[in-house]
Amino acid sequence: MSETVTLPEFKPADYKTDLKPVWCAGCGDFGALTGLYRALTELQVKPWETVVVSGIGCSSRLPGYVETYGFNGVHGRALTIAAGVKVSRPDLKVIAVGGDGDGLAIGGNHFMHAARRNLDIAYFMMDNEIYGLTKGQTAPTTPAGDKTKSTHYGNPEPAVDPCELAISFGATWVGRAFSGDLKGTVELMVKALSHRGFAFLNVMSPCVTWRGDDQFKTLKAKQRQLPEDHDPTSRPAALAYTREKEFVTTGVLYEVAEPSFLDRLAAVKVTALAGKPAPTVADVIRTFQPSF
Ligand SMILES: Cc1ncc(C[n+]2csc(CCOP(=O)(O)OP(=O)(O)O)c2C)c(N)n1
Ligand code: SF4
Ligand SMILES: [Mg+2]
Repeated sequence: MSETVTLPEFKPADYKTDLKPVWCAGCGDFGALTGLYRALTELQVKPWETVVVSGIGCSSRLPGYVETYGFNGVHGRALTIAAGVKVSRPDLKVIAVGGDGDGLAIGGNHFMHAARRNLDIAYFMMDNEIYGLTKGQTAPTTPAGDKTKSTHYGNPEPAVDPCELAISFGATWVGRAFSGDLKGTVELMVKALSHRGFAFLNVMSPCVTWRGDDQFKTLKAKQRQLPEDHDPTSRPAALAYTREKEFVTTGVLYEVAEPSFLDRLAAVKVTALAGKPAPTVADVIRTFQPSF
């Protein structure tokens, strides 16, 4: 006779590891991490069914602080590793995390392909508009004109908007959060984690060390919620909240239901095998080597 085991309810502390975050006091990534603990709690996510994957950067240290499976990979490759994990273990919940440099500079190419494939991954980008770990160089999201450690006379390059890119690349869920707004961050993480397909959350997350206290104050002053009548299924309506100068609009900018990568893959498998017996290893080898 089988026995039903009732799991105890997970609390935010259950998702904490013994590692103490080494982020600078006041770093916005603390808000993102706390948001993730609470979102996992709200969804009662099972740690043993979850993998948090990152690249390299201050923000990419996050998997070490979450009591799930984790992978702190190489710079810019969070999404490639996350994709491999998801395709080989579709039963696992896969969360990719990292910085704006990791995801938009060296990893920009992977961002495009993960989004267009609609891979079943939630991707949380902690965007401080700077390379924090390597001591304050400009990133693709650093506003034009800003003085940084690598642009003493002002950044000569225009910045990109990660949400605009995600929508254009084909992501089916795109949101923006501010890590200083914990309640809003939790709500958006819960929604992103519940989406089937590629969910991208741009978490504005200040770097007190290389962007100063002003970054937090500016983000807080500029933050506003999406209006209630916003239509998240409309691409033009969503794009209207990207490249904003006066505001940082938070909420679900874009959300559509499309078959995910795994749905499409399952459909291909059914078509390929329809009416035929499953191929043997010899059959597969003969496809490439007819004389076998
Ligand atoms: C292949 C490679 N190139 C460059 C680096 C150096 N590097 C490490 S982290 C980083 C940028 C980090 O910025 P971001 O991803 O925004 O993370 P943050 O530290 O701001 O959270 C760079 C350039 C590296 N580790 N590996
Ligand atoms: S350098 Fe910036 S991003 Fe890195 S831990 Fe310190 S405040 Fe956070
Ligand atoms: Mg950064």
